[in-house]
Amino acid sequence: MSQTQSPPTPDYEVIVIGAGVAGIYQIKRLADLGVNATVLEAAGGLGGTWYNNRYPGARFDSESYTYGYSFSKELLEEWHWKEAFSGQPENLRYLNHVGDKFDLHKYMQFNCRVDAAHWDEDQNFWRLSVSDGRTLTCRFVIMALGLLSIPTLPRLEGMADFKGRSFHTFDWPHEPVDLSDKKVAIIGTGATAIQVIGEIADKVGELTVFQRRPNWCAPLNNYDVDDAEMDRIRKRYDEIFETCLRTPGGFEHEPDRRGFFEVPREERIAMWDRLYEEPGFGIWLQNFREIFTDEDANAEFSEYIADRIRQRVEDPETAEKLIPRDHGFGVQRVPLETNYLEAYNRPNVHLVDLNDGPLERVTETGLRTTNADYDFDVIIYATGFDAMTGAHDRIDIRGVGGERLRDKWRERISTCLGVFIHGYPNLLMPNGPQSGSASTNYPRGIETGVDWCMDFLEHLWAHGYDRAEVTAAEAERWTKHVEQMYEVMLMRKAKSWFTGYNSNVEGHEEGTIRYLVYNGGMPKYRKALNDVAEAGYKGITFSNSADSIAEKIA
Ligand code: NA7
Repeated sequence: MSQTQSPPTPDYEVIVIGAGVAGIYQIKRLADLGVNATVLEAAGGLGGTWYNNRYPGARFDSESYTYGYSFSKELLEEWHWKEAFSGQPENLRYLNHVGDKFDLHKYMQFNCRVDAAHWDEDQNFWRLSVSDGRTLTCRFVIMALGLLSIPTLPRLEGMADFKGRSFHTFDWPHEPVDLSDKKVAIIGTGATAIQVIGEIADKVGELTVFQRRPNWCAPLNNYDVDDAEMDRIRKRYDEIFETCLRTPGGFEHEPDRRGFFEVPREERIAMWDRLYEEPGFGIWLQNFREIFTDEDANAEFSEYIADRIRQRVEDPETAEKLIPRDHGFGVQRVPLETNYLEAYNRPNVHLVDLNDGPLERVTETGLRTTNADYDFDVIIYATGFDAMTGAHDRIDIRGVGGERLRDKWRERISTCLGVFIHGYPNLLMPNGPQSGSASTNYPRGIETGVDWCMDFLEHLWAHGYDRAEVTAAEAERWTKHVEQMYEVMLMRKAKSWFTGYNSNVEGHEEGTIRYLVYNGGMPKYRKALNDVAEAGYKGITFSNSADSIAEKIA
């Protein structure tokens, strides 16, 4: 007969990596249960996206009242959103308010970048190396790393030689940047650049936009939320969140379920005229579903938006340059804009089409294309992110047998529900690649993911398990499903972060689709989560290290 040896206790039961919207709610739920948990955050404060992106014009594209957390009635009652689509400073204030209200800061450690996370098969826990030199151990690691948290810069020569100021929009300085009377360049015309350009066009000396591919965009139609409007919103909160759970995108916008070609053209146009004037993503998500799947329907609607561009941009040549030709409306993430197109009507705003001559290098005084040299005081890189897997790749994550996640995902991104990875026990992602969060109203997906992970952990703790891992078969089932979803979507043909494209990251250039997002919409994603839970966490193997140690020495 042998005695059971107690396994060593890790420093924490749970370590959450990232103090953004997901990490904040995740630690709230863990703290409520009294779990020994902490959050490690690389930045100097909480907020994630809203801590970092301080560029002018940074704001929600989701209605503020559908973006905020839904978990606390008291919070919903007391918070007054000042704008329908709230700006970064207010968003960060909100998240700090949540942190203060629920006393969460005490669980968070800032300026702590996690460099490595290694699974220790003998001890049955994770060992994390932190940038401050510490090694911390935990039974479970929860990745709340954010979708777009690794900014990427062009691979251009001479970037360090530039004598003026330059920064990626993600790293916009925390102190105010005076752009008045300055000659400013902005590279990129994605959702970020479109917000920046609309905001700064009338505040800078000269603004030159370097555009490689134009992006379809639509008006944000933002408005102030006064006391009366906020009262109306508060009364509707239950209904708002119920609707968000029901709609594919997790918004109040419900797709028009009539067949595109069954509705007479005049009626289609009348509907688009109305949606174009309405706030938010309605023009994208309240539209006919064929916009996403049918070439002809998409082409007709894209032509409608092209005409809107021609109406709003005075110079016909500039207008044509702003109309995308290589993809249709809505197959990439649609940027919402305020005064973006009108910016090009200003004499101090210039558009350089990089199709006429690509960027060659950065010089000491500005930018050189194959056609010309341009002098600038400031260069703004609005050049996007190593989306979704980028933040995982930056951590040396090693699972069973020392396998590196970076290597595994280089071959093929594979998860189960976007929550589990085969070969990486006790690692959870409430909003990971291939989860429902990425393609939907993010915080709605986050609350779903965090709640599900908490149920999962409680199940595990209640049964005395301390090791859980998804089977290869279950991960394959989900990954195949995610891949198949792309087949019906026009988005599979677009060069955007939805398909894992990024010209600035080796291996992510044009050519292969990287299956990053689950495209089935929120209700189907929630059903998939519930089905797995209701089947007793089918496809997850559970064990207890004390038992296995007893077995080993029996
Ligand atoms: P995006 O949408 O990835 O846009 C990046 C933009 O930068 C896009 O216009 C790119 O052109 C351009 N880009 C990137 N690299 C280069 C180089 N090397 N030369 C010229 N132009 C370049 O990122 P955003 O930050 O705007 O938006 C990200 C998300 O934030 C958005 O989807 C929302 O969810 C919020 P390209 O199209 O690749 O030709």
